[in-house]
Amino acid sequence: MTRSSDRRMGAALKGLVSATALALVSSGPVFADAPQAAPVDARPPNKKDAVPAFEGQNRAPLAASGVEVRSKVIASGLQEPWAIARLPGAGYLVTERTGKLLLITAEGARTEISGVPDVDTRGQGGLMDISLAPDFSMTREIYFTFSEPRGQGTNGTSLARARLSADATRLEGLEVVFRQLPGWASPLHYGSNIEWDADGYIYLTLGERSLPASRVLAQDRSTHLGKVVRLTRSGAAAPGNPFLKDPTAKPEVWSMGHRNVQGAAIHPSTGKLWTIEHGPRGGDELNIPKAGGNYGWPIITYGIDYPGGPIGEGVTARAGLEQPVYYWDPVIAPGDMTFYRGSLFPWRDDLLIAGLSGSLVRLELSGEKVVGEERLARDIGRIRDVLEDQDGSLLIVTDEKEGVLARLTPG
Ligand SMILES: [Ca+2]
Ligand SMILES: [Ca+2]
Repeated sequence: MTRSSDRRMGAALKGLVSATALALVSSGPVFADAPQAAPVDARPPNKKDAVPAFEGQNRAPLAASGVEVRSKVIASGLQEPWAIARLPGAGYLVTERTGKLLLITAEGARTEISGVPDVDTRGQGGLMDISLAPDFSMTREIYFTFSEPRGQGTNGTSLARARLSADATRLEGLEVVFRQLPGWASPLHYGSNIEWDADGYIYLTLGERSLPASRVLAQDRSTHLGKVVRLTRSGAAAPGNPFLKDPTAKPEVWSMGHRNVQGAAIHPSTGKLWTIEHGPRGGDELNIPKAGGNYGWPIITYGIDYPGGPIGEGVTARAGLEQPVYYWDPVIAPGDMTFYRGSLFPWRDDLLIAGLSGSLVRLELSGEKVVGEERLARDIGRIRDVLEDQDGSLLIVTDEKEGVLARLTPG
């Protein structure tokens, strides 16, 4: 989605919701032992014929935690901030989609860090995720993603690393370590989450570039489109990847059949990768991608196409294709997410998701099932990233032309 189509779609959705409300269409199947509590979002789904694959796969009951969330702006006037990383003892690194990397102190003083490469800022592209290497305190290495111009109007998501200078004012030794292939002439669906596993390998999430001809390549493992890849820190295929011996596959591929995965987190107990991806109209998905798993896009989805028709054959399940752990319709438009580990909020081990549709989404989990959902911080804007600070407070950025870095605490 482009940002303007995002807004147009919002208006279209409002019309759809009121029309459907008049028709009193009930939503989803009724399970005999379905939870009695009302779901957090009672609006009708866009995909009216969708049947969840198992109980609790969508519309979890509202889990009201009774916590009032207070937000305090640390820095305002940011240009479409995308991601936050904590820089121990110094503040926060914040990327702006428009191409700047900033160091912002807890008091809000900001410095621009020089040495960021050129980024293609058309549509959804630009400077995106940022992450410190696990050994940053020794190496000062940071990793970041950006939409890299690839010539003749094409571009693609690339992963770069650099050392942050001792005075934190510039990037040194910049090196692009991985390029999503093929490049595409599209301004959309870059994916772009960097996540480190316990062995020091990198999971990088990559979008399918949205256009009809690129979308189908999410099912083609000889490309990096619509994939999660797993890399060494030099950008090579990581040992243990599922397709290392398959000559028809890119060796970096970990899982496939994804649409636009902008968020991911490592589960604190199991060490497994969890991802969250944008669906079309309906069909945002939470997945736990396993090695070699095919997550179905664009063959199966719980969403519909933006103009209103089905995606492909309009089916939500097929043998050999993995089901999401949970899905949303209507969507939350997920940015990044984190498992909460602190004690300032009473949400330990809950999953907190940045919602571009204007809320912080909290999921209560039982193992790998979602058992409750809450929408918080609904007055802040399009939340793009959420990060837990050392004291258990939360840091968020809002993806707006005049976005903010803000701290959330219990009221
Ligand atoms: Ca993440
Ligand atoms: Ca899927």
